[in-house]
Amino acid sequence: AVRKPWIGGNWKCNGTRASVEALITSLNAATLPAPEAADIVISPPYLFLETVQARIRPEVHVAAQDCNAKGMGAYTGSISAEMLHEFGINTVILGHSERRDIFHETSEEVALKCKKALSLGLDIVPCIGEHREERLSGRTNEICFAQLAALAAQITDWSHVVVAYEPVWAIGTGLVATPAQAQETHAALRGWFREHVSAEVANTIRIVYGGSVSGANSAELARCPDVDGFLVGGASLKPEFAAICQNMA
Ligand code: G2H
Repeated sequence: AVRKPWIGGNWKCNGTRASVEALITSLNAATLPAPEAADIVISPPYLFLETVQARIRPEVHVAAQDCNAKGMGAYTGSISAEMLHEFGINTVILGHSERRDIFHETSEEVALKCKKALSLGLDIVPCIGEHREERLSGRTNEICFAQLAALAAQITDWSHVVVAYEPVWAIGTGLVATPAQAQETHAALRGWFREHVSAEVANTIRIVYGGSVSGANSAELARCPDVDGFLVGGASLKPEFAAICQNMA
């Protein structure tokens, strides 16, 4: 691969003490790509971050699923990037479509969260993607480019950014994008970076695919030249996650 593969497991709001324990045990025993061959990151809910960080094999990184744009203060219910930093959580997923759609986060708010997390030295994984009607009406690029432009208004250094392209119609639905659809959009996103940021960033930034990635479909998706990895949801809660990592590396 031109760029180092990146595979993330987004556990979303799932986990009991027992299931997290079982998942850690299974991942620690699994065959995974060597750390030189791929970056592997798992993202449990906040309450489990410290346990997972302490118990997971050291080559697997741990990410949070969100943080606020504000910092410490009177923000009931939220977690700051400063807290993640203090706990040694060096990566954060931001603007997942579930945050945008269910919790009404705008592209501008997501971009401010990205800026804040980057200012603390965190790596960020901003998520973008179109809804089903937008794809059907031929607006996929327009929607994704607008989401990237909102990010670019706040981000100048892209070296700590992995972009997750997650078509909303493919999330948790079993309706995975075909390799051709994924490749076409990933290439368009890279083209946007070439035009609006720089050739250097376009060539080096990792753009990963998310949306019903499985052990079965990951090998074919991994062969797309502009797909640099995956953000895996449902399948990251199963032993299958190790196979997905192997297919990508
Ligand atoms: C997309 C993805 C992980 P799933 O949300 O971010 O979830 O693989 O379950 O579609």
